Amino acid sequence: MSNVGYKLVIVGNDKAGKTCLRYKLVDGYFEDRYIPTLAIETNIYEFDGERIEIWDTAGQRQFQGIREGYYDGGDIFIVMFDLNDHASFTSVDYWVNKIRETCGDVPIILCGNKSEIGRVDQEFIDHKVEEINQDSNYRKKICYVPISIKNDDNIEILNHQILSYLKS
Ligand SMILES: Nc1nc2c(ncn2[C@@H]2O[C@H](COP(=O)(O)OP(=O)(O)OP(=O)(O)O)[C@@H](O)[C@H]2O)c(=O)[nH]1
Ligand SMILES: [Mg+2]
Repeated sequence: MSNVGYKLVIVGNDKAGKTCLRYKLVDGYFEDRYIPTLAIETNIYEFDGERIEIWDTAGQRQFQGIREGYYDGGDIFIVMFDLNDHASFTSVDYWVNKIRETCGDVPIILCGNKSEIGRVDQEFIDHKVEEINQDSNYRKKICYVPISIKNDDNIEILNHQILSYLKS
């Protein structure tokens, strides 16, 4: 196991599923209840011998201004939205901009959650990824991973994507 470890920061609108992803990665279970995160919660998990510290930030608007303080030193970010909530998809630009304002050119994974009930059109998502990646000020390109934490879909793929960014 590496001693150094990495910092993974999860951002996105409230109720997107950030805390559920943390529970899934750390303990492997799905939490059905919604308990809003207040500012920040952290946990460490291991994947493929790497130690990854998850910083699970609060999505609710009232934490704006506080949560950006937790981005500092982030090695990788997940911008999560709810595939069943178009407003959370519309907010993706906001989250990407906040990360880049704070941390510059860092790896970002766009993650659409609740794919088992998801409705945001794939074409919109592809277009958004392309648009973000056209910004030539940033060398690191974002990628998209749809997941369902509830059904355990693509969690393994997400983990591999995280590692591949961290090691590149
Ligand atoms: N159907 C479905 N529900 C999910 C899934 N993932 C999370 N949820 C539900 O979505 C709700 C919100 O999840 P949280 O993880 O608490 O949301 P959050 O993004 O941490 O919200 P904040 O802490 O307020 O920013 C909970 O009721 C979860 O059970 C999923 O894959 N499918
Ligand atoms: Mg939360």
